[in-house]
Amino acid sequence: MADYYVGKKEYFSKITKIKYEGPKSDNPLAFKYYDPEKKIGKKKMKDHLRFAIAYWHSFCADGADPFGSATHAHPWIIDAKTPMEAAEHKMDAAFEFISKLGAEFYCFHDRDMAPEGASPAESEKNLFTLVARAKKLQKAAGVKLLWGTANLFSHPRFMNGAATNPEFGVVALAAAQVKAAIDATIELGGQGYTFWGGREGYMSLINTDLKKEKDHLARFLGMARDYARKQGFKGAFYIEPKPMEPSKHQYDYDTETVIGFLRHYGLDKDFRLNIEANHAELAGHDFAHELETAAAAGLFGSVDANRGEPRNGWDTDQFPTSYYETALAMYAILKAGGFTTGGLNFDAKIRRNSVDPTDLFIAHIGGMDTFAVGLEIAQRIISGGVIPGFVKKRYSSFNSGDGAKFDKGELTLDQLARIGTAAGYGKAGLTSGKQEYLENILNQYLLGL
Ligand code: XLS
Ligand code: NI
Ligand code: NI
Repeated sequence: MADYYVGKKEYFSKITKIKYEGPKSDNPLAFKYYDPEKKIGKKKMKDHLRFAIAYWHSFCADGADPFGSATHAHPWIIDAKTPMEAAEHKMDAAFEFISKLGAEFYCFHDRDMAPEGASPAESEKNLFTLVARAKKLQKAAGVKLLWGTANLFSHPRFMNGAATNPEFGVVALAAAQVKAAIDATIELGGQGYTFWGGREGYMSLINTDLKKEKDHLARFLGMARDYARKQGFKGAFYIEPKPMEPSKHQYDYDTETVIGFLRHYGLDKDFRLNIEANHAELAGHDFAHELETAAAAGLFGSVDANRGEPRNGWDTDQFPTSYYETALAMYAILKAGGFTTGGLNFDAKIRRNSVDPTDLFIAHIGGMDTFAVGLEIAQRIISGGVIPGFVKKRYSSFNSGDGAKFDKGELTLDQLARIGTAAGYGKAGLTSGKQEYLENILNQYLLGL
C-alpha cells in the first residue's frame, strides 16, 4: 500500500513520498535535515515541529498580484465543470500533496475549502458537503486538522470590517460564517480555531468609532468562544496579530497589544497567540521577540511559519530560509515548553514566477529543513548550557537575601532605597552583558561545533 493518498486522478504524478536522505543528498525532492523519527531531547522531530500546510496559499492562490493575473494554472481547477467539482478536485490534490510531503497537519479557511453559495444557507451546505469529504480524506491520508478559520476579509461585504463593521447586518453575517467554521473545525477534529482580524481595523480615524469597534470585536470573540465551548470544542482559540495590511491599522497590532486586549476584555483564559514571522517583522519586531512575549504572558499557542522580505513593507509570505531566525524561534518555543495544541503552519506561498510543478514541494521541503536545523541548534543551545547558564547567573542576585525579598514583593520602596544607600555606589552595574561572546557561541552551534 502506498504511504500517501491519491484520489481519482494523481495530480503530482511524478512525485512519490518525500524521504529523508541526509545533508549529502543532491535530490531536490528529499529532506536533508528533517528526519521525522529522529529524537531531539525527549521528543521526535515531527512531534516538536508539528508541520501544517496552509490550504489557501498552496491550493487556492494562483500567483496573481495587483499588477498581473494568475500564473499558476492549477490542474485541479482547470479540469472541473462547477465550483463544487473544482473544490472536490482541489481537496484531492491537497491531501495527495500533504501526505506525499509527510506533513501531519493542515489549516484552512471556510472559503478555501468550499465556494460561497447564493445565500448563507447554501454556503453552509457547500461547506458541510466538503467537510464530510475532508473527514474521509483526513483518514485516508493520515492527516489531521491543526486549526480552522473563517475568511472574513475577501468578500466585498467585509470591506468595512467583519466583527468591527459599522453595520450590524454585516456583523451578523460574519457570525453565520464563524458559527459554521467552528462547527466544521469541530467535525474535523481541529485542535485549534484561529481569528486573524483581516479587516478588523481602520483605514481612517475620521470615519471610525475606535472604542465601539474594539468593544464589538471583544463581544464577538466572547460569543464565538461560548458557542464553541457549548458544542464541546476543547481546543485552543488563537488570535493572530498583524499590525497593518489590508487595513492601515489593525486592532490586533502585535503580541503585546493582543495580550492587553485579551486581558482587558477577560478573554485570556481561552485565547492564545498564533504568531506569524512576517507579521512580527511588519510590526518592527523579531520573530523570537513575539514568541517570547507571548510565552512570558503564558499565552503562547501556535506559529504561522514564513518570512518577510526586509526591504519590502508588506506580507510577502515567503518560505523560511534563515537558520539563525529558526534557531532563535525554536529556542523560544522549547523554553516555552514546546507546542501543545499548536504547530508550525506554513502560511507561505511560492513566488509568482515559481511555475514548475515541483516548486511547491521544494518550497515546503526547504521550510521543513530550515525548521529542523533551527530545532537542532535550539537543542544545542539548551544542552550546551552556556547561554541559558549565563542568563541564569545574570539574575542570580535575586536568588537570595534582599534580592529574593524584592522578587517576592516583600520590600517597600523605602526599604529598597535604604539597602541601596547603605551599599553605596561601588562597582554596582558595571558587569559585562557579554553579548558578542554569546553571539560567537551561537554561531558555533549554528555550524554544529
Ligand atoms: C494574513 C494572515 C492569514 C491568516 C489566516 O496575513 O496571515 O493568512 O493566517 O487567516
Ligand atoms: Ni497567517
Ligand atoms: Ni500573513
